[in-house]
Amino acid sequence: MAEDENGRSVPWIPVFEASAKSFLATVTLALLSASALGADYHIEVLDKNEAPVPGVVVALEPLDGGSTAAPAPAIMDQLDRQFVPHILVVQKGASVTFPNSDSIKHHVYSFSAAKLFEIKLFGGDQEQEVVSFPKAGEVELGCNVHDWMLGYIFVVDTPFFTRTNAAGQALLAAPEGSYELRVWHPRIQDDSEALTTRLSDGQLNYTVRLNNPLLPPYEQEHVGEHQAYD
Ligand SMILES: [Cu+2]
Repeated sequence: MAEDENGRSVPWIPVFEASAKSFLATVTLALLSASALGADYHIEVLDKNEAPVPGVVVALEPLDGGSTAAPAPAIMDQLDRQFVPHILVVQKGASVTFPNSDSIKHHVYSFSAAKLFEIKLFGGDQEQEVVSFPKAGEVELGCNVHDWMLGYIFVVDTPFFTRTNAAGQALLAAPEGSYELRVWHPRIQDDSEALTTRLSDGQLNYTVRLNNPLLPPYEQEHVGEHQAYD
């Protein structure tokens, strides 16, 4: 067992757990085209006390010609009066479906510059709304009915993204080249542009060091439960 950034014990789950099938597909790809397979990028995020920061979004944006990969669709559910997942990462242009798995209605909105939208009062029995996210950036979600509901969709301009594991580490497979490395988490207070780093061709390891303390963790506040979310 490991601890997340909120001090909870969590089973250690590798971020890059590939199924045997996808591993075989990767090996096949490697045999077919070694140059296109690229490299493994190791990114680490540490706070100002050199402690690892788990759950951080890590994205490699190609600087020499973008990827033509189509964005994968995603789901932001409403379950137990929470956004699930608390943090969703999607590629620019992705469509996100908003089901409602609760027996009550929600009214989801965002006032964020990256995506202004509203899904008026809706229940689980209604047709699910699909919202597209054509702009990169942070989208903060709220619910008009339940003030404590807070969720995030972080939109990145690249198909190469993941989140740091319990050890604050992220491993990303991407073609070799120059990248802008972006890191993001709602608890990070450092200026996002200041944290953005250019990785030159062949630079496969990088440690991001935060200068400011993390904000307190988001806590669930309904029906007497207090559960921290990453
Ligand atoms: Cu709600």
